[in-house]
Amino acid sequence: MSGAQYMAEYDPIHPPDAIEKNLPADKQLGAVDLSTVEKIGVVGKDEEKARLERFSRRPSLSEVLNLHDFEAIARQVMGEKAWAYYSSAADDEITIRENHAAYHRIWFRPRVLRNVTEVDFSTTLLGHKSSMPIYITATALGKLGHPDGELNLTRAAAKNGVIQMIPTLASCSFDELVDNAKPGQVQFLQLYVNKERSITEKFVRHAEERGIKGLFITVDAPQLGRREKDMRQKFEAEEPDEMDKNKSSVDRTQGAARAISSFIDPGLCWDDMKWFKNITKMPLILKGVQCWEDALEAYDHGLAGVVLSNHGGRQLDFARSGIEILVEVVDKLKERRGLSFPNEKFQLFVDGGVRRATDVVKAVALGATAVGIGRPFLYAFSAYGEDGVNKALQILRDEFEMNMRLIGAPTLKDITRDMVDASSIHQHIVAVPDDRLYNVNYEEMVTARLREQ
Ligand code: 173
Repeated sequence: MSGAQYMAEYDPIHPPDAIEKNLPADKQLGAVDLSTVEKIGVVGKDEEKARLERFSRRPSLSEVLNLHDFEAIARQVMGEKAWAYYSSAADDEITIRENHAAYHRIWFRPRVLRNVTEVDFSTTLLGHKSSMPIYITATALGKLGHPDGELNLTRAAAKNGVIQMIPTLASCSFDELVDNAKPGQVQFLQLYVNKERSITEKFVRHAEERGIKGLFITVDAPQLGRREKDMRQKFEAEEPDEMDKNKSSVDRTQGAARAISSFIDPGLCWDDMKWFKNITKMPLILKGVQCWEDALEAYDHGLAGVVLSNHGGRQLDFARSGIEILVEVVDKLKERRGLSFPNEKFQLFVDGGVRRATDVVKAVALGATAVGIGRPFLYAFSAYGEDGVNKALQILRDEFEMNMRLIGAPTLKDITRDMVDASSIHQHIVAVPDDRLYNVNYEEMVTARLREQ
């Protein structure tokens, strides 16, 4: 297969080294002569034409004012499957909406008459410099949105001095993403633990050798959640199964993400942390902790931190938002272990629902070291490639600069707990003004439809 050729169905799911790595040498039969392959019609040729026409009408980047804009544009110009996969979330999608809404329950108590001529919002994550208290979090299947996939993020991260967390299930190969980093560019790795531990061990050792600076072990996905927007998309245009329901029901009803996630070990548990410490010196962080008890356990196991996260609302619906969990974790770890945050030795990260620098400022005030942002960058590169990600980061930078001045904080250390009122954070029903931009973008779920005649 020619390297330059982009295979829309194959490439997002299979990194370029998938065949050499996973297929025994004697089964690798060489390149396919594409002229011998029977062409099958691209699904919905007219639809694709219409999409490309919409794509050609994207607004210029100078017209994009905020991260919501990227989502609005991506929704109109992305392929339907890619949009459904990126935007979908678990069950009734209550948690994905709560992730953003939770930030509306936190209000500022700004200080005035502080010299904010110069503001500096640079920081360190696990001891590594970042121009802002954010990082590009791991999201799978980047090539669904753009042929360069996660490379868009690697390049933009370097240009903007932020850290990229490489996903286990990237469309680009792990080595490609590391090879394309600039000298000295820091990258973290998100890890799904394989039932076959020797595979994970090899991957982790390799990652450390390649200079990865932090291992974020995903702990909120022993099984993948139901993302019905994604699943329904795949069903459309297919005949219902009258024949062998048992045989076909497994794959069809689970969707592609579940099919490629069957390697994830649901048996992963606290005892495995010893094993991880034996195989790597990288700092270990649990990604997907959802209550103070587990954060405390992680601390007691000597881990380097936790990401308070519900996997972008894609796992357990009605899981609480990371920002809400942060409040209880900070309180309880202070009470039980005398810790104060932000803390160099045990760092708290949060992800989910972040669209504005004000969201990040709130998390920092409440004790987070940094905040992970995922979907907005996917939408940015789906619509504009690397330029989109650069623009998204620039927008965040501009928002930061302004908000630091308006809250009265020349540096991140000056953003203190008393600058926010989070007293309503645990109240799940409070009347706050709607975020109209967010709601315009939020695509309503649909119920089952009759098939076309
Ligand atoms: O959230 C996801 O979609 C995800 O993490 C995943 C897991 C397995 C396969 C593909 C994506």
